[in-house]
Amino acid sequence: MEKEAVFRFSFGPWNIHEGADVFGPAVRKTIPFAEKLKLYRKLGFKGVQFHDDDVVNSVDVPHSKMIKEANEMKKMIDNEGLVAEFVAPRLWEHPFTIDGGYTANDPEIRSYAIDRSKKAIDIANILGTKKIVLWPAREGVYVNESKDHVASMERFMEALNTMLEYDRGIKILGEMKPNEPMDQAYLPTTGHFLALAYKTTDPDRCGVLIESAHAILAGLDPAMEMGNAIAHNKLWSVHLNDQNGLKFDEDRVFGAINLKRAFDQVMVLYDNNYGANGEFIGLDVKALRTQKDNAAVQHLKNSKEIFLILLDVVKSINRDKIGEYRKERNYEDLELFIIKNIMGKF
Ligand code: XLS
Ligand code: MG
Repeated sequence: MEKEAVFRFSFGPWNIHEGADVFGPAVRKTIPFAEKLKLYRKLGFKGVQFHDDDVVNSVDVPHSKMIKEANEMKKMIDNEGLVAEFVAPRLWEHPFTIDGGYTANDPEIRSYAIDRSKKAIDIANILGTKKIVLWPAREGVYVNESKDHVASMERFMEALNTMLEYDRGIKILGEMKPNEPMDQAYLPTTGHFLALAYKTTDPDRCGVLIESAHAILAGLDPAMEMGNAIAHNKLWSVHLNDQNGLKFDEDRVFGAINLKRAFDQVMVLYDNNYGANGEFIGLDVKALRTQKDNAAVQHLKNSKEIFLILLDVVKSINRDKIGEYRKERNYEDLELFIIKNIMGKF
């Protein structure tokens, strides 16, 4: 009997945006949050990914106010029939975290970062998710000598341990990226994060979210990175997208740049029954700045469509044939076979 993977899709409210970039202002109208929420179901998405301050206006307010707002958000997503996939502390925008949070040189900043992470955990509990995503955007350096690298690793681990201890039900998912906004990031890849995770007080509750573009920026193959995490039972979310070479994080439509690389990701996910424990197919894609108001969500729709078309190819491709090519060590023809299948010419 054919193995059936049931894929559920998710994205974050930041994936529908106004098109501002570092060289120019917004070019599209703001879609109010409540309207964004309505688009989820319409586009066939079930999961909402949140930053702490996507859920509440600010986390720097009295705790009771924050909790009240989080409860209101929970009602809003319930009303739309949606679920929260994860909550991530947005530690890279606050004036305190200009030089990072967990690895900042200033101990007061480090405790702000840890307190804020605890608040993200409180919010996650209200939204009904156990998953805390950490994209440590500013944990790193512009100038190598600006931080003590060994101390930074210890501080990072201390932050993880504090969160794990604060709530014994949560799971931490590291979303690693090698650079941008920092010149050099601490823990630039999944492997780096996992090595640190195994040294925490509860490695079983540490895993990863792998973003295709982040792996590519590190010169790595996203499907192989996913395979590595799956082998450790630690692939708990993905941010599928695409990336055209080594430049800024482009968050392009999944498969738009390299279809074979996208196929390989779908194959490793499907073949290993990703999703069986409720993991989502997250799409971290950004609309091109050229898109007009009425076409501001095509990138999400199109990424999902490409994923599903590739899934059909993955399901129907002749596995015996792949086995034969492997046995014969005829990898040139294996490659042609895969490409022809993707092109529908077999
Ligand atoms: C960066 C991410 C980031 C996380 C959550 O690539 O999309 O926003 O997913 O903090
Ligand atoms: Mg991402």
